[in-house]
Amino acid sequence: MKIDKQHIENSNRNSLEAHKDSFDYTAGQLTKKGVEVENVIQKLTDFQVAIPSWALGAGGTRFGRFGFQGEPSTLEQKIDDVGAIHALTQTAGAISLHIPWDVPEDYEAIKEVAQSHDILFDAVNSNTFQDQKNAAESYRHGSLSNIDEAVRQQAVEHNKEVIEIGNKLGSKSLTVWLADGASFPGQTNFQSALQQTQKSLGEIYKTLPDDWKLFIEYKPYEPNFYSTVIQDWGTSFMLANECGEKAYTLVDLGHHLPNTNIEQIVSTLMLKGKLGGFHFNDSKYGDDDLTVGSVKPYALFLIFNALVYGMENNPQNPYPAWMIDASHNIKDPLEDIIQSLDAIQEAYAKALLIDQNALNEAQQAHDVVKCQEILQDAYRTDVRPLLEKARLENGGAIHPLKAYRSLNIRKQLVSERGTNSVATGL
Ligand code: LRH
Ligand code: MN
Repeated sequence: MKIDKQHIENSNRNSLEAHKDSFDYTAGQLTKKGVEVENVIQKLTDFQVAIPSWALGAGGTRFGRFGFQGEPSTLEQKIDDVGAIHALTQTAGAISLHIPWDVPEDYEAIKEVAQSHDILFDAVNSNTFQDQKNAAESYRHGSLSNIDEAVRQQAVEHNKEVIEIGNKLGSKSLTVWLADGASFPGQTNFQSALQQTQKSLGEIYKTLPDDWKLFIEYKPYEPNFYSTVIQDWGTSFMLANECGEKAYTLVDLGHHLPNTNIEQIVSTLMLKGKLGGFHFNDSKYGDDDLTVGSVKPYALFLIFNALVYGMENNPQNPYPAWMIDASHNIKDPLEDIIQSLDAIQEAYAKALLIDQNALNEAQQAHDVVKCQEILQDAYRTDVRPLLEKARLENGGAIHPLKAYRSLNIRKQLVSERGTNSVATGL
């Protein structure tokens, strides 16, 4: 299914005037404050978020899964869904595949489908947290960290295969997240587990093409509930440094213990040139994989403040990879992702309005109150007209969610795919 550009234009017609009024007002106000509005619009246009191939159907928990009608049951259909989201939002120009959930059968055909939607292949994700049918070894007791050489080798070989698959699709990065750890004290030796992991990552790193990156994703717990080998940013940072200059830390917002100061972690990683990218989502308690900005929008804004500062002042850090990592238990997956993209763009746009020079002056003067005022002045600015402008200028929908519903996209998907199609993934 491909959304016709004309249909999007039609859906914009009733909103154009209201958009023009609010944009002209907002742009006028911001210009008076010295903001280069065109620069903000350009940055929003260049800002492309990769959509996870594993989050286009209904997710589930151990307590159950409530399927969605019209889910994509093939990789082609998943790319079509990302294409639909990108057509409406103009900020979802890439898909992130998870192997073996999304192994292409016909690479040329898959690349053609992606090209037809202007979709690129972002990071490919390996999976050594589930046993594959007929696999010689089990990952029950870990993969790259396993004390059993044969298990580690199987996991290393899998990662090499994932790189090959990504290479054929034009991807330029591999994300490694390990469930490896322990659920009981005494179950594993922390030091040998970390050393085995380092050694295994080194073997994978050796096969990384020159223009690729390795993203090492950390997580404090789940599915292991006592210790996780790559538990926090420091461990990932250490492992990335040991690997080499093509290895970076990946920050999944849901992979932090309550009240962790994530923006400080982001600042530190950018200063050290080791922030590779993000998995955006939101959470109240654990790795809840909720809609971005649905629980802690101000925290997301503060993270983007650190990112904007870092992108201005840390040339040693490459442009980060932006990805969503979410799981949808009760919302239409495509509506959930459209809301997440809106929240990410909003946080970025608000952070771009922060007067970094004034903030620096206030910090130098220890004017704590003024520092907060400068941040919150930006946060309290309604940037939605700017997001609408960026979408409109690139052929997208002024209001993507409204358009998704008024164009009956879900109904069309159900009529094409039926009511029982199920997507692979989480
Ligand atoms: C682990 C994780 C990782 C993916 C998986 C789908 O919690 O965030 O990024 O491999 O979710
Ligand atoms: Mn993740």
